Amino acid sequence: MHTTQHFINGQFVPSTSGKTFEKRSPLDNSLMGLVAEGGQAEVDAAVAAAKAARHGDWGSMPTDKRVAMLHAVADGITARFDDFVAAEEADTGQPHHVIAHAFVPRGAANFKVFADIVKNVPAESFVMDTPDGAGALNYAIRKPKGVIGVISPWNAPFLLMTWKVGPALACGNTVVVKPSEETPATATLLGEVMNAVGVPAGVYNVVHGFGPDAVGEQITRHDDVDAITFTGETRTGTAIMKAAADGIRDVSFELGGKNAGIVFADCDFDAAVEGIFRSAFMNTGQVCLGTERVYVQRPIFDRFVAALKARCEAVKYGRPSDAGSNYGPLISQEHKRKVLSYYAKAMAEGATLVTGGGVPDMPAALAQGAWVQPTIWTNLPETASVVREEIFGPCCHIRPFDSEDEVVVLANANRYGLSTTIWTENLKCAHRMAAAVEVGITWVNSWFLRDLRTPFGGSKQSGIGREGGVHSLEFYTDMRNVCIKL
Ligand code: NAD
Ligand code: 6OD
Repeated sequence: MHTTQHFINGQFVPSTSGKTFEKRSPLDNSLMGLVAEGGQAEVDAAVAAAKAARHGDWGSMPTDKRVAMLHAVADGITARFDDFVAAEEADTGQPHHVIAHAFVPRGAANFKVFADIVKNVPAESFVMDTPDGAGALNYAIRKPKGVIGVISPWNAPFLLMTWKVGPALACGNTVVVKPSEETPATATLLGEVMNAVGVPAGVYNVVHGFGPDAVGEQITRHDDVDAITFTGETRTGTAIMKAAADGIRDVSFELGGKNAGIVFADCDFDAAVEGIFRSAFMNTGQVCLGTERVYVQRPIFDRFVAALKARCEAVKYGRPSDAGSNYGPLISQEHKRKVLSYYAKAMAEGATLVTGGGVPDMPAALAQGAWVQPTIWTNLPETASVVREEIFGPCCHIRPFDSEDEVVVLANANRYGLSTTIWTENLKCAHRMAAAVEVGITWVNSWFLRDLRTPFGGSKQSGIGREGGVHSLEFYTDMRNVCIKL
């Protein structure tokens, strides 16, 4: 049986303890293979390798050469595109078009874009007056922060991991990555690309294992990890922030969301139905930016609910390789139990079930997989748990609204503030809404359209800091000022 190994100091290695854990397929719960389960020994070895590389070949490499090497990494990913797609499909069970068009190409882009930004970013400078009239020149220089701990989730594993590793390496740091225990494959495969293009040993390290009281926490507590970038649940962010406080390490957090989709009566109706459908159900609803609360203006409410119901009932369940399949399973049995518990809670709280609400009838070969139906509810109060809490599944509650002021209050009445998608043909209304909704990212007549130069992150309990474009440099570099008396 295949065992996925750690990637430490340029080598694929097992755990010194010999421990492994099982990776099961979300499609049918079959055993896909084993994964090396790291511990303190692997974290220490990976951090030591990253620290040595930071002060060695990688640290002394001229920017031009580093930039060229990261372009080569991007090209290496593209050259092995089918391998990355196959690995991600096997780990997540998601449809081929989602992985091949939305997720894996971003892996290559995450290296290219940040290499180019680092090469082209200007430095800040100020000339100041001095009493002798000669003045002084201030200029800022950016230095890598050091060893960055990258802790990533399972929902878009390759996109989300490289979204951190790309800018971290472009800025001259080295990394120790802890991918989710559910999705170890693509982070490991990237080690092969790093070696193939000649990235020095120790620059990119991967340690597999679990989070609390395990390698995740050990990375966040390690004295030689200089900063931590994390994507995942808000309550995990709280634990990591506490760990980072010992040692005053910087954190960048992309956390949970309970995002509102807002549909005005003047919208392009078909585009809005398709946009809200994608935002609520793509990747089986496992997208932090996804919509779990939909507010639709009253004149089109009934028609909209009926159209979204029809769209949900037309999904084609299946393996990524099945022709025509466009809807996959949840990531795991554990996540299926969580999502189904919310499906039960919605009914207990008095929801009207529009569609779904359970487990689909699957052919025998897939019956043990983590399948759940796309689900829509109406008629719940805003206090209901499925309207307040992040479920991270293929489901949404739809509520009618009358006025712009009313829907702003509804959208903002939540502890999260990650994103919103607004559908209207009225540009003035779109601008007013974008200013009023308390989120890091607003999409108008679109969703998940990503320009990597823009600031990305969450407001309120959806995150700390912004990454993307030059904003990534704020986190991945230490900016220093030099003052020269003229
Ligand atoms: P999670 O928080 O359970 O796990 C994320 C990672 O953290 C995993 O690698 C896990 O092993 C590790 N981890 C868990 N506890 C830890 C600890 N105490 N110390 C160190 N590491 C620890 O999240 P998940 O279930 O993998 O992902 C789903 C969540 O991620 C959802 O809440 C979703 O909204 C969020 N998410 C947010 C964004 C964003 O951009 N804001 C993007 C994707 C996912
Ligand atoms: O597009 C990105 O950069 C990003 N971080 C997407 C997050 C998706 C969440 O599931």
